[in-house]
Amino acid sequence: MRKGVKKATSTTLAALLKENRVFKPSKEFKSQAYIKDKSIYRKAVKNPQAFWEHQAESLTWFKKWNKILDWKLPFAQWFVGGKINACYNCVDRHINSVIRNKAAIMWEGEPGDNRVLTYWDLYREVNKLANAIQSLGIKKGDRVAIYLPMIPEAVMSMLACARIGAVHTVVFGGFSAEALKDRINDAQAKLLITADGGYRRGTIVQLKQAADAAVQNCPSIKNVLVVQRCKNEIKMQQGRDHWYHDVMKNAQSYCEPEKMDSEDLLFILYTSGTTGKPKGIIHTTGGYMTGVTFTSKYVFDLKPEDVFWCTADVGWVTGHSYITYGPLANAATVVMYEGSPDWPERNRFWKIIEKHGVTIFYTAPTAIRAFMKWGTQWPEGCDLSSLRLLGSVGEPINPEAWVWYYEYIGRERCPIVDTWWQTETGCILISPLPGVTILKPGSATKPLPGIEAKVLTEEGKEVKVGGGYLALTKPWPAMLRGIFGDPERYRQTYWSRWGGKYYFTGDGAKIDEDGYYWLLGRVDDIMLVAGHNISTMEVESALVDHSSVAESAVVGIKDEIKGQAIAAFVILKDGNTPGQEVAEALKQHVVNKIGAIARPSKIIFTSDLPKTRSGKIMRRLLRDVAEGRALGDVTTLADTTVVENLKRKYEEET
Ligand code: 6R9
Repeated sequence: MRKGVKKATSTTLAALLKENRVFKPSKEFKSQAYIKDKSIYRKAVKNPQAFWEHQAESLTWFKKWNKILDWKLPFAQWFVGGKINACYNCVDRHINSVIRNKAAIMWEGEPGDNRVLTYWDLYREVNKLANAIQSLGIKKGDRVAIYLPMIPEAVMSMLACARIGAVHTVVFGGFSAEALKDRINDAQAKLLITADGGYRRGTIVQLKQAADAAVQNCPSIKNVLVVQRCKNEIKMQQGRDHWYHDVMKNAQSYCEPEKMDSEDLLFILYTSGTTGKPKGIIHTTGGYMTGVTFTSKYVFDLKPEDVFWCTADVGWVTGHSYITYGPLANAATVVMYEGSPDWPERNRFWKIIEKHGVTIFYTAPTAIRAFMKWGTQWPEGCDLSSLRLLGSVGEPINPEAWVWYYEYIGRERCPIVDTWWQTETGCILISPLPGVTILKPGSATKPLPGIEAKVLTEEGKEVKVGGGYLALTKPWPAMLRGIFGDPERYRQTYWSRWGGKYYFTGDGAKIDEDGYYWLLGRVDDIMLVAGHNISTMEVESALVDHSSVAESAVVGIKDEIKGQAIAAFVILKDGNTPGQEVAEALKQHVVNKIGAIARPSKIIFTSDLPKTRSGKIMRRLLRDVAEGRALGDVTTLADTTVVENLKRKYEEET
């Protein structure tokens, strides 16, 4: 046990899982880090507004604000009266120095094609595109839908919108025509930017075809701009559809960036959460840019010489904040990859790291668990020595996956930042600062400087050590400003607990004696077994800790005696065969790790789990399967056949 960290107590998840390893920043890392001591936390606590004001000053403003924060709960305005442009901050301000010739985006297509755009290239392209979009009738405040594969044009489209003050709404390219239609109609977008197709696992995703089907039922769309990516055959509708390369040919090379109010809308991003109708989360300009610029620099210790790779799709908030706005505002070099991690082989990510000399790698636990399942031979065959920092986002990372990531990807050299945040929070809120924070595998550690979080009981009492609901108790610059067109739903969803005083994250969390936060997933996923609260995440972690398990998803099912019993869906690692014997061993393993109370009553072996397109397990659907109900809304699933097969199999077996 290292100095300064008390041994985890029985109240922590770590102890429940017998996970009490801690990892201190190495001397080498610390000596070069931006933040080497904890004084930044003290400064921020002393005067949070002054702290955020100082962070805002790292951006370029056309006019300074006259008030830092105007807080009329639950509506916040940050840097009131300030004038700023997000595109200007990501591009223009870098082109009067040597950065002009630095790579902004190093892009790799799935088939193996490459493009490198310097900051100057990006500047030129974005200016032209902004003019092109304007020539299609788009003005400040208009909404533009972006439905593209992971190609540089996706980032350029976002920036071009921001440049002229148009509000973008990026729709993940894996979404169906139906999902695209709903989002366009909710946002009342006038322009859609799409592509003929995109590559995924060696085949062409027919984006234009889906876009055509969607737009048929979107009366607000006047024009469709089409990037030629795959040269697959598509239909172009005269008068409505325009080739991207055609409009760019005639576009002027400079477009004056719009002087946006700090509180003018930057984007709408739809989040389904795990239930219900998608919500259009709205983010404004000054506060959002402050949050993402600050966190990109300090959470990732992002230096000018780094090569930063966030593997998320730009269709998710992670792609917005940590591919586009945060890194580019910091003049970073980002890697962008179009395709799948297992194409043409299961080492594609490691090959990309090797090829581009990636120094910072940011991915999701669902990906890490897939890598574990595929085996260590894939990363072992590649030179990963350029890496110096790893990140995780999207779900709680189970300690087993954390340690695997640390050993096999970071080669025991790289700190891991487990970053907790949401579409709604805009930027990372709970995370280590890699030069100072002692890491505990499975914990996102502590709120960042300037952020105040608490674990509360149902009644709003603060939990000092133990479990409860994660709440955010002070406004922060990058927070959502509402739900597009529905202020009442905003209040209801996030501000109706605890007398409307605090922001309700929807996540359960435990806090340990060192003040470390252990995220437990969505509160809807917490089970009540014979009067005990058990999070699905705890049981999943215990299962994945078993050497034969690659991934698992746990749900509570109705039980006459216990209220709820535990059903575990389990994917075994390659080379293991499902059967009664393994099932018994797994049940016993959970008992050993957590206790008899958490013993799963059912183990269901499967080869796949129903996930959202951003990789989050949809336990709601697994509950439907396990309780024999008709499946609920499946429109946000990555692959609907997975859950249908599972349901069939489940019904055959039980
Ligand atoms: C950024 C993003 C938000 C939800 C969030 C929580 C889960 C994200 C996490 C994490 C534990 C982490 N989540 N990061 N849970 N540890 N490091 O994922 O946004 O798609 O809106 O999802 O994801 O449950 O509430 P979004």
